[in-house]
Amino acid sequence: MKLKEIELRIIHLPLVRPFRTSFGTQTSRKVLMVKVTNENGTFGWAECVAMSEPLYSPEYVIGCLDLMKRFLIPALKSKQDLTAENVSTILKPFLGGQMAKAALETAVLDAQLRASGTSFATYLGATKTKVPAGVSVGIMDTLPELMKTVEGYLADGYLRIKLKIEPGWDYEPVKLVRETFGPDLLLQVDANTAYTRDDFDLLKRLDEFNLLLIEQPIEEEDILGHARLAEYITTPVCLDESIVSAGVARDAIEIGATSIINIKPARVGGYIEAVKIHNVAQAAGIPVWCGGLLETGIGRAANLALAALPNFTLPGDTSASARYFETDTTEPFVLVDGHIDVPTGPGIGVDPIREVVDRFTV
Ligand code: SMG
Ligand code: MG
Repeated sequence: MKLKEIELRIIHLPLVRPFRTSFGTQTSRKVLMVKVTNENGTFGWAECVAMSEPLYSPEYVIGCLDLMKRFLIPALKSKQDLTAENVSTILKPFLGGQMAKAALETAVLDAQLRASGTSFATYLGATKTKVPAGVSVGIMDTLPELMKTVEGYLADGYLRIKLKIEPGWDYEPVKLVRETFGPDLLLQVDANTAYTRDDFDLLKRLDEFNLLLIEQPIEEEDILGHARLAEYITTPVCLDESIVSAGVARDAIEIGATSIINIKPARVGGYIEAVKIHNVAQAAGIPVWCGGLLETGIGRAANLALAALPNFTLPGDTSASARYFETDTTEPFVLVDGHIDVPTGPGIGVDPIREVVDRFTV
């Protein structure tokens, strides 16, 4: 294909409640949306999941917008024979920018698949028609507030609870949730790099709660540190921020730093790389699950397709739209018996609601 036009817009959606992690509190979501249109008139949509500030990753909304406008889009627009499969090669000379690159590749892939009448699920190799949903629970001011929140999500039907932790909000909240909701609750924790190699004894105390996994306890560059921790504790270590490519995933698995992987397509440059990580992990007997970055329906739709691949054997952070948004950019994704249906239509299988997108555009 040859790109004719690219529309970039930032929308600003309020969150239904603040979401606090070890690196900050979010009360709203600014999303950079991308629409590509080809010379033959077919179009594709994607959202760039970078946050407003570079706190989860070095990327941030305005930075991505600049990177796209200044470098990435001109490179793609100069090609006559653009395909989703060659986007990453074309953009490779520009270092970093995985989230910006992922958004562009995804929009091109959406256009390509809409044109051929193929769904993301089919293209990526999905084997399921619905996927089990977990939910990520932020850090709260008080334990009663946490109990009430977890209880609400379980009543909604979520099949797995992930608690955000940080020093000072770890042992006690995890103990209380485990004791209150019982040994059968699928429970895991996510530190977003809040600990150091000096905290291994503290993290070992969590072993008694039979957690599914502990996600990214220490800093992302310290893959060897995660391997040491994995030897020291019985809770399985799961890398998130550290896994930036299939190559890093292969190495992290080989040195024993990760026995489960959180795959976020945007963190690794797109869905094509995400499938490679899925395959590397599968070959090594390492299960994976699909992470989330507070996607609106446009991004959520594609994540659900990915989460339907065979080695995604744990519930993901693929929650319903209502977890974050009162009004979503698409028809809302809903929970049915703790599962969400994988879209089946061409491309990502959903369309943005123009009126909503326009209303929230800033
Ligand atoms: O989309 O439900 C979601 C977010 C899940 O906790 C979540 N994501 O490290 O896994 C993670 C975090 C990153 C974003 S926190 C603002
Ligand atoms: Mg995480």
